[in-house]
Amino acid sequence: MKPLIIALALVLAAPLPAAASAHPRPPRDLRQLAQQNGINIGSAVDVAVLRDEADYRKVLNREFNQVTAENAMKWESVEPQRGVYTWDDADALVESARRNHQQVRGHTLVWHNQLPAWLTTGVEDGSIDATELRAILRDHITTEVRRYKGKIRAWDVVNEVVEEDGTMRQSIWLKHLGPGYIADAFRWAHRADPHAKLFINDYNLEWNAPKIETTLSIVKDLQAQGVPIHGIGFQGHLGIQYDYPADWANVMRRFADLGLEVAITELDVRMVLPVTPEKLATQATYYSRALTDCLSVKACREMTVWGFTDRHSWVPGWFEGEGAACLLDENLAPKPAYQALLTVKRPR
Ligand code: 9MR
Repeated sequence: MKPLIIALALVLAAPLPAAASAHPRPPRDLRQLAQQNGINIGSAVDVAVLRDEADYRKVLNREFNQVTAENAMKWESVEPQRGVYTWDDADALVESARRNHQQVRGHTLVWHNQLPAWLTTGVEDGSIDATELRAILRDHITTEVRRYKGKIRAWDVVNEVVEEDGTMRQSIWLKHLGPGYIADAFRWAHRADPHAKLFINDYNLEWNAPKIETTLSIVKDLQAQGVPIHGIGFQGHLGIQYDYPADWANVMRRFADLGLEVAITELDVRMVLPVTPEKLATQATYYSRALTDCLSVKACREMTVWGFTDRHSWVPGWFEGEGAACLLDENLAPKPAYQALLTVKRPR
Protein backbone atom coordinates (compact mmCIF):
# COMPACT_ATOMS: atom_id res chain seq x y z
CA MET A 1 0.00 0.00 0.00
CA LYS A 2 1.14 3.47 -0.73
CA PRO A 3 1.86 5.62 2.35
CA LEU A 4 -0.97 8.01 1.50
CA ILE A 5 -3.50 5.19 1.31
CA ILE A 6 -2.19 3.70 4.55
CA ALA A 7 -2.55 7.05 6.25
CA LEU A 8 -6.07 7.45 4.90
CA ALA A 9 -7.03 3.96 6.02
CA LEU A 10 -5.72 4.68 9.49
CA VAL A 11 -7.68 7.89 9.73
CA LEU A 12 -10.89 6.24 8.58
CA ALA A 13 -10.45 3.26 10.90
CA ALA A 14 -9.69 5.37 13.95
CA PRO A 15 -12.59 5.65 16.36
CA LEU A 16 -14.05 9.10 16.92
CA PRO A 17 -12.20 10.82 19.73
CA ALA A 18 -14.11 9.88 22.89
CA ALA A 19 -14.38 13.53 23.82
CA ALA A 20 -16.39 14.30 20.70
CA SER A 21 -19.32 12.13 21.69
CA ALA A 22 -19.16 12.27 25.48
CA HIS A 23 -18.62 16.01 25.63
CA PRO A 24 -20.08 17.68 22.58
CA ARG A 25 -18.93 21.21 22.02
CA PRO A 26 -20.80 23.73 24.17
CA PRO A 27 -23.85 24.85 22.22
CA ARG A 28 -23.63 28.31 20.67
CA ASP A 29 -27.35 29.03 21.12
CA LEU A 30 -30.59 27.53 22.38
CA ARG A 31 -31.36 25.89 19.06
CA GLN A 32 -28.13 23.97 19.18
CA LEU A 33 -28.73 23.13 22.84
CA ALA A 34 -32.14 21.76 21.87
CA GLN A 35 -30.68 19.74 19.04
CA GLN A 36 -27.88 18.26 21.16
CA ASN A 37 -30.44 17.13 23.72
CA GLY A 38 -33.08 15.96 21.28
CA ILE A 39 -35.76 18.26 22.68
CA ASN A 40 -37.69 21.29 21.53
CA ILE A 41 -36.92 24.67 23.04
CA GLY A 42 -39.70 27.08 22.24
CA SER A 43 -40.99 30.54 22.96
CA ALA A 44 -44.37 32.20 23.10
CA VAL A 45 -44.66 34.75 20.32
CA ASP A 46 -46.49 38.04 20.10
CA VAL A 47 -47.44 38.06 16.45
CA ALA A 48 -47.80 41.85 16.15
CA VAL A 49 -44.26 42.23 17.48
CA LEU A 50 -43.04 39.50 15.16
CA ARG A 51 -44.32 41.60 12.27
CA ASP A 52 -43.00 44.93 13.52
CA GLU A 53 -39.64 44.26 15.12
CA ALA A 54 -36.85 42.85 12.98
CA ASP A 55 -34.48 42.28 15.91
CA TYR A 56 -37.15 40.30 17.78
CA ARG A 57 -37.74 38.20 14.68
CA LYS A 58 -34.06 37.56 14.23
CA VAL A 59 -33.51 36.35 17.80
CA LEU A 60 -36.67 34.22 17.81
CA ASN A 61 -35.66 32.39 14.68
CA ARG A 62 -32.03 32.00 15.69
CA GLU A 63 -32.75 30.65 19.15
CA PHE A 64 -35.92 28.57 19.04
CA ASN A 65 -37.00 25.43 17.22
CA GLN A 66 -40.60 25.71 18.36
CA VAL A 67 -43.15 28.51 18.83
CA THR A 68 -46.45 29.03 20.65
CA ALA A 69 -48.86 31.84 19.87
CA GLU A 70 -49.05 33.90 23.05
CA ASN A 71 -52.59 35.03 22.21
CA ALA A 72 -53.28 34.59 18.49
CA MET A 73 -54.87 31.13 18.65
CA LYS A 74 -57.14 31.85 21.60
CA TRP A 75 -60.87 31.85 20.99
CA GLU A 76 -61.39 35.63 21.34
CA SER A 77 -58.61 36.13 18.78
CA VAL A 78 -59.86 33.70 16.15
CA GLU A 79 -63.63 34.22 16.41
CA PRO A 80 -64.26 37.68 17.89
CA GLN A 81 -67.78 37.72 16.47
CA ARG A 82 -69.88 34.64 16.08
CA GLY A 83 -69.06 33.00 12.76
CA VAL A 84 -66.51 35.69 11.86
CA TYR A 85 -63.06 34.17 11.89
CA THR A 86 -59.83 36.15 12.03
CA TRP A 87 -56.98 33.79 11.33
CA ASP A 88 -54.44 36.31 10.07
CA ASP A 89 -52.13 36.32 13.09
CA ALA A 90 -52.35 32.61 13.74
CA ASP A 91 -51.74 31.87 10.05
CA ALA A 92 -48.79 34.27 10.01
CA LEU A 93 -47.15 32.50 12.93
CA VAL A 94 -47.66 29.03 11.45
CA GLU A 95 -46.22 30.23 8.15
CA SER A 96 -43.25 31.90 9.85
CA ALA A 97 -42.60 28.67 11.75
CA ARG A 98 -42.64 26.67 8.53
CA ARG A 99 -40.14 29.00 6.90
CA ASN A 100 -37.85 28.85 9.92
CA HIS A 101 -38.09 25.10 10.50
CA GLN A 102 -39.85 25.47 13.83
CA GLN A 103 -42.53 23.23 15.23
CA VAL A 104 -45.70 24.78 16.62
CA ARG A 105 -47.53 24.31 19.90
CA GLY A 106 -51.22 25.15 19.60
CA HIS A 107 -52.52 27.19 22.55
CA THR A 108 -55.32 26.79 23.58
CA LEU A 109 -58.66 25.23 22.68
CA VAL A 110 -60.70 25.17 25.90
CA TRP A 111 -60.06 27.79 28.57
CA HIS A 112 -62.11 29.99 30.88
CA ASN A 113 -60.22 33.15 29.85
CA GLN A 114 -60.05 35.12 26.62
CA LEU A 115 -63.38 33.82 25.44
CA PRO A 116 -65.22 36.04 22.95
CA ALA A 117 -67.86 38.33 24.46
CA TRP A 118 -70.61 36.95 22.22
CA LEU A 119 -70.09 33.56 23.84
CA THR A 120 -69.89 34.59 27.50
CA THR A 121 -72.81 37.03 27.14
CA GLY A 122 -74.92 34.49 25.33
CA VAL A 123 -74.36 31.94 28.09
CA GLU A 124 -75.05 34.49 30.83
CA ASP A 125 -78.29 35.84 29.37
CA GLY A 126 -79.51 32.34 28.55
CA SER A 127 -79.70 32.87 24.78
CA ILE A 128 -77.19 30.04 24.40
CA ASP A 129 -78.37 26.90 26.19
CA ALA A 130 -76.29 23.87 27.15
CA THR A 131 -77.05 21.90 23.99
CA GLU A 132 -76.05 24.80 21.80
CA LEU A 133 -72.99 25.52 23.90
CA ARG A 134 -71.74 21.97 23.44
CA ALA A 135 -72.20 22.25 19.68
CA ILE A 136 -70.39 25.61 19.68
CA LEU A 137 -67.44 24.10 21.55
CA ARG A 138 -67.31 21.12 19.21
CA ASP A 139 -67.35 23.40 16.17
CA HIS A 140 -64.68 25.67 17.61
CA ILE A 141 -62.30 22.79 18.30
CA THR A 142 -63.00 21.09 15.00
CA THR A 143 -62.60 24.26 12.94
CA GLU A 144 -59.37 25.40 14.54
CA VAL A 145 -57.64 22.02 14.76
CA ARG A 146 -58.62 21.15 11.20
CA ARG A 147 -57.31 24.46 9.89
CA TYR A 148 -53.82 23.65 11.15
CA LYS A 149 -53.97 19.90 10.62
CA GLY A 150 -50.47 18.51 10.14
CA LYS A 151 -48.89 21.83 11.15
CA ILE A 152 -49.25 21.68 14.92
CA ARG A 153 -47.03 19.30 16.87
CA ALA A 154 -49.05 19.53 20.06
CA TRP A 155 -52.25 21.21 21.24
CA ASP A 156 -53.05 22.48 24.71
CA VAL A 157 -56.55 21.06 24.49
CA VAL A 158 -57.73 22.04 27.95
CA ASN A 159 -56.04 24.76 29.99
CA GLU A 160 -56.23 25.38 33.75
CA VAL A 161 -59.22 23.17 34.51
CA VAL A 162 -58.29 22.56 38.16
CA GLU A 163 -58.45 25.08 41.02
CA GLU A 164 -55.72 25.57 43.61
CA ASP A 165 -57.61 23.47 46.15
CA GLY A 166 -57.87 20.53 43.76
CA THR A 167 -61.53 20.98 42.87
CA MET A 168 -62.59 21.25 39.25
CA ARG A 169 -62.64 24.85 38.02
CA GLN A 170 -66.14 26.28 37.91
CA SER A 171 -65.82 27.50 34.34
CA ILE A 172 -68.75 27.98 32.00
CA TRP A 173 -67.74 24.61 30.57
CA LEU A 174 -68.06 22.71 33.82
CA LYS A 175 -71.16 24.62 34.90
CA HIS A 176 -73.10 24.11 31.72
CA LEU A 177 -71.70 20.94 30.19
CA GLY A 178 -70.58 18.96 33.24
CA PRO A 179 -67.17 17.29 33.63
CA GLY A 180 -67.61 15.32 30.40
CA TYR A 181 -66.57 18.40 28.40
CA ILE A 182 -62.93 17.43 28.92
CA ALA A 183 -63.24 14.00 27.31
CA ASP A 184 -65.34 15.51 24.52
CA ALA A 185 -62.71 18.15 23.81
CA PHE A 186 -59.93 15.59 23.45
CA ARG A 187 -62.05 13.34 21.23
CA TRP A 188 -63.05 16.21 18.94
CA ALA A 189 -59.48 17.45 18.68
CA HIS A 190 -58.19 13.98 17.89
CA ARG A 191 -60.77 13.50 15.19
CA ALA A 192 -59.75 16.79 13.57
CA ASP A 193 -56.01 16.00 13.58
CA PRO A 194 -55.16 12.42 14.55
CA HIS A 195 -51.41 13.12 14.53
CA ALA A 196 -51.33 16.10 16.89
CA LYS A 197 -50.27 15.35 20.46
CA LEU A 198 -53.03 16.39 22.82
CA PHE A 199 -52.14 17.97 26.16
CA ILE A 200 -53.75 19.04 29.39
CA ASN A 201 -51.96 22.17 30.63
CA ASP A 202 -51.87 24.00 33.96
CA TYR A 203 -49.94 26.34 36.27
CA ASN A 204 -48.70 25.65 39.81
CA LEU A 205 -48.74 22.01 38.85
CA GLU A 206 -45.01 22.07 39.54
CA TRP A 207 -45.67 21.93 43.30
CA ASN A 208 -49.33 22.23 44.33
CA ALA A 209 -50.28 18.81 45.76
CA PRO A 210 -54.10 19.03 45.46
CA LYS A 211 -53.77 20.21 41.88
CA ILE A 212 -51.29 17.47 41.07
CA GLU A 213 -53.46 14.70 42.54
CA THR A 214 -56.62 15.89 40.80
CA THR A 215 -54.85 16.28 37.48
CA LEU A 216 -53.39 12.77 37.78
CA SER A 217 -56.85 11.38 38.42
CA ILE A 218 -58.31 13.30 35.48
CA VAL A 219 -55.66 11.73 33.24
CA LYS A 220 -56.26 8.20 34.59
CA ASP A 221 -59.97 8.65 34.21
CA LEU A 222 -59.62 9.79 30.59
CA GLN A 223 -57.28 6.91 29.83
CA ALA A 224 -59.72 4.43 31.38
CA GLN A 225 -62.37 5.73 28.98
CA GLY A 226 -60.02 5.39 26.02
CA VAL A 227 -59.83 9.15 25.48
CA PRO A 228 -56.84 10.24 23.37
CA ILE A 229 -54.65 12.26 25.75
CA HIS A 230 -50.92 12.32 25.10
CA GLY A 231 -49.24 14.92 27.23
CA ILE A 232 -49.05 17.00 30.37
CA GLY A 233 -48.03 20.65 30.18
CA PHE A 234 -46.46 22.36 33.17
CA GLN A 235 -46.73 26.09 32.56
CA GLY A 236 -43.84 26.91 34.90
CA HIS A 237 -44.56 30.51 35.87
CA LEU A 238 -41.97 30.84 38.63
CA GLY A 239 -40.65 33.69 40.77
CA ILE A 240 -37.36 33.89 42.66
CA GLN A 241 -39.16 35.21 45.75
CA TYR A 242 -40.59 31.70 46.08
CA ASP A 243 -38.54 28.55 46.55
CA TYR A 244 -37.76 26.62 43.42
CA PRO A 245 -40.25 23.69 43.19
CA ALA A 246 -37.70 21.10 44.27
CA ASP A 247 -39.93 18.09 43.63
CA TRP A 248 -40.79 19.04 40.07
CA ALA A 249 -38.88 16.24 38.34
CA ASN A 250 -40.68 13.68 40.52
CA VAL A 251 -44.02 15.19 39.63
CA MET A 252 -43.07 15.02 35.95
CA ARG A 253 -42.19 11.35 36.44
CA ARG A 254 -45.59 10.56 37.93
CA PHE A 255 -47.25 11.79 34.74
CA ALA A 256 -44.62 10.13 32.55
CA ASP A 257 -45.39 6.85 34.35
CA LEU A 258 -48.93 7.12 32.98
CA GLY A 259 -47.43 7.12 29.51
CA LEU A 260 -47.72 10.87 28.91
CA GLU A 261 -45.25 13.11 27.16
CA VAL A 262 -44.11 15.90 29.47
CA ALA A 263 -43.56 19.53 28.47
CA ILE A 264 -42.70 22.75 30.20
CA THR A 265 -44.98 25.04 28.25
CA GLU A 266 -44.77 28.61 29.63
CA LEU A 267 -41.59 28.97 31.65
CA ASP A 268 -40.65 32.36 33.05
CA VAL A 269 -38.96 33.41 36.28
CA ARG A 270 -40.04 36.79 37.60
CA MET A 271 -38.49 38.87 40.36
CA VAL A 272 -39.41 41.81 42.54
CA LEU A 273 -37.86 44.88 40.92
CA PRO A 274 -35.32 46.43 40.85
CA VAL A 275 -33.07 43.99 39.09
CA THR A 276 -29.77 43.27 40.87
CA PRO A 277 -26.87 41.02 39.86
CA GLU A 278 -27.73 38.71 42.77
CA LYS A 279 -31.32 38.34 41.61
CA LEU A 280 -30.20 37.65 38.06
CA ALA A 281 -27.86 34.96 39.38
CA THR A 282 -30.70 33.35 41.33
CA GLN A 283 -32.95 33.56 38.28
CA ALA A 284 -30.27 31.77 36.27
CA THR A 285 -30.35 28.84 38.70
CA TYR A 286 -34.15 28.58 38.37
CA TYR A 287 -33.98 28.43 34.57
CA SER A 288 -31.17 25.90 34.56
CA ARG A 289 -32.85 23.75 37.21
CA ALA A 290 -36.03 23.70 35.15
CA LEU A 291 -34.14 22.51 32.09
CA THR A 292 -32.20 19.98 34.18
CA ASP A 293 -35.47 18.65 35.59
CA CYS A 294 -36.87 18.28 32.10
CA LEU A 295 -33.74 16.53 30.86
CA SER A 296 -33.78 14.16 33.82
CA VAL A 297 -37.16 12.79 32.70
CA LYS A 298 -37.03 10.90 29.45
CA ALA A 299 -40.61 11.77 28.55
CA CYS A 300 -39.90 15.52 28.79
CA ARG A 301 -39.45 16.60 25.21
CA GLU A 302 -40.05 20.34 25.31
CA MET A 303 -39.23 23.45 27.26
CA THR A 304 -41.03 26.59 26.09
CA VAL A 305 -40.51 30.04 27.60
CA TRP A 306 -43.39 32.49 27.85
CA GLY A 307 -41.66 35.18 25.85
CA PHE A 308 -37.91 35.49 25.48
CA THR A 309 -37.33 39.19 26.09
CA ASP A 310 -38.18 41.54 28.95
CA ARG A 311 -39.19 44.03 26.25
CA HIS A 312 -42.41 42.05 25.79
CA SER A 313 -43.52 40.07 28.78
CA TRP A 314 -46.92 39.62 30.40
CA VAL A 315 -45.37 39.82 33.89
CA PRO A 316 -45.16 43.59 34.62
CA GLY A 317 -48.78 44.04 33.55
CA TRP A 318 -50.01 41.36 35.95
CA PHE A 319 -47.75 41.53 39.01
CA GLU A 320 -47.19 45.03 40.31
CA GLY A 321 -43.54 45.78 40.97
CA GLU A 322 -42.33 42.56 39.37
CA GLY A 323 -40.71 41.84 36.04
CA ALA A 324 -37.44 40.92 34.31
CA ALA A 325 -38.73 37.36 33.95
CA CYS A 326 -37.20 36.45 30.59
CA LEU A 327 -33.90 35.11 29.27
CA LEU A 328 -32.98 38.29 27.38
CA ASP A 329 -33.31 41.87 28.59
CA GLU A 330 -35.21 44.73 26.90
CA ASN A 331 -32.36 45.25 24.44
CA LEU A 332 -32.26 41.55 23.61
CA ALA A 333 -28.98 41.11 25.46
CA PRO A 334 -28.68 37.63 26.95
CA LYS A 335 -28.98 37.59 30.74
CA PRO A 336 -27.11 35.20 33.07
CA ALA A 337 -30.08 32.81 32.79
CA TYR A 338 -29.50 32.45 29.06
CA GLN A 339 -25.81 31.70 29.57
CA ALA A 340 -26.65 29.24 32.34
CA LEU A 341 -28.98 27.27 30.08
CA LEU A 342 -26.21 26.74 27.56
CA THR A 343 -24.15 24.92 30.19
CA VAL A 344 -26.89 22.52 31.31
CA LYS A 345 -26.15 18.82 30.79
CA ARG A 346 -28.57 15.93 30.80
CA PRO A 347 -28.20 14.32 34.25
CA ARG A 348 -26.89 10.74 34.15
O1 9MR B 1 -49.33 36.19 28.02
C1 9MR B 1 -50.73 36.25 27.85
C2 9MR B 1 -51.20 37.69 27.99
O2 9MR B 1 -50.71 38.47 26.91
C3 9MR B 1 -52.71 37.74 28.06
O3 9MR B 1 -53.11 39.07 28.31
C4 9MR B 1 -53.19 36.80 29.14
C5 9MR B 1 -54.72 36.81 29.25
O4 9MR B 1 -55.17 35.97 30.26
O5 9MR B 1 -52.75 35.50 28.87
C6 9MR B 1 -51.37 35.37 28.92
O6 9MR B 1 -50.97 34.03 28.71
C7 9MR B 1 -51.42 33.09 29.67
C8 9MR B 1 -51.57 31.76 28.97
O7 9MR B 1 -52.38 31.88 27.85
C9 9MR B 1 -52.09 30.70 29.91
N1 9MR B 1 -51.30 30.60 31.10
C10 9MR B 1 -51.03 31.86 31.79
C11 9MR B 1 -50.43 32.87 30.81
C12 9MR B 1 -50.02 34.13 31.54
O8 9MR B 1 -51.15 34.77 32.09
